[in-house]
Order: sequence, then structure tokens, then C-alpha cells
Amino acid sequence: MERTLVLIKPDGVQRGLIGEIISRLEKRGLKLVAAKFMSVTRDLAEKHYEIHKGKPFYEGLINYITSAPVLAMVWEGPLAIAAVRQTMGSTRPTEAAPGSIRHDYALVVGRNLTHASDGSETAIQEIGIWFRPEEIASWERSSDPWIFEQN
Ligand code: D4T
Repeated sequence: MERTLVLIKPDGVQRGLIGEIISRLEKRGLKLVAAKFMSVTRDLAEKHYEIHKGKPFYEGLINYITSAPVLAMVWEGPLAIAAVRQTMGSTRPTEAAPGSIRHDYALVVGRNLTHASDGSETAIQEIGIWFRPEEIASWERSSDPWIFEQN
């Protein structure tokens, strides 16, 4: 079972899309195991986007993610990392598949609504940046056997 970090960025919060984004992940069958509505400090933003330091869009990215609260979450499921990225769509909304969140609700890369971990190592690292272990709930969902094929 995989876990992945999902952020609903400040534009998603400001535009009232929290419910829509959570709803799509829930309906897909993914399981929420942690959530935190929070302001993002510059220190946290810099840790999260360390890989992009020095790139032309870096300062804008840090300003964007720290500009208003975000909803940070951990979602769980088989192949959760790929499934969530597919549900979000490509980083550039005009390249995102029809039906994906970024296709349906966004236009430009600098306001692309969400973040989702892009690999298993990144997911572990990012979850560790945003959540303490005790903030993550491991739980059995009664619908798990109908979604996860555990037989
Ligand atoms: P995030 O991290 O927001 O989920 O985006 P992705 O994982 O899909 O894409 P990324 O790491 O390549 O980009 C991180 C972040 O930077 C913004 N960005 C990116 C930007 O503003 N301009 C750019 O040219 C690129 C490549 C958007 C997402």
C-alpha cells in the first residue's frame, strides 16, 4: 500500500475547491489518513521546494505557497502515487488530460491548485516534512475490500 502527500494550494482554498478535490480522491477509492489546514512558513516552503531552488520560477513558487493557507493531506491506496497524479493531471494545466482536476479547474502552471508526490522516495520524504508520525491515522475502512482487492 502506498501513501502520498497532497496539498491543496492557496488558490484551491481561496477558490472554494477543497470539497471538489477531496471528493474526487474519495470517489476514486483513495483513503484519507491525515489532514491539516495550515499556513505555510517560508522555512517549510523552502524545504518542500528545495529541489527547485535556483530555478527562475522558485521565488514565485515560494511566494505563492506561503500566500494563504493550504490543506495538507496524506492519501493511501494501491498505486496511490500514480493514481493521485493522474487525478490531478499534468503540472501544466493546458497539458492535463480532460477530466483531471488541473484540466477542469486551472489554466496556468503557477496556479495549478494542487501538489502531489511524484515518486515513492519523494512521498516518504514529503510526508515527513509535513506530518509527524502521530498525525497519520492508520485505519480500516469498511469499503477497503471492495476497492483494494485484498483477497
Ligand atoms: P507540484 O510540485 O506543485 O505538484 O508540481 P509537479 O510535481 O506536478 O511539478 P514540478 O515539481 O515540476 O513543479 C513544482 C511546482 O513549480 C511550479 N512551476 C513549475 C512553475 O511555476 N513554473 C514552471 O515552469 C514549472 C516547471 C508548479 C509546480
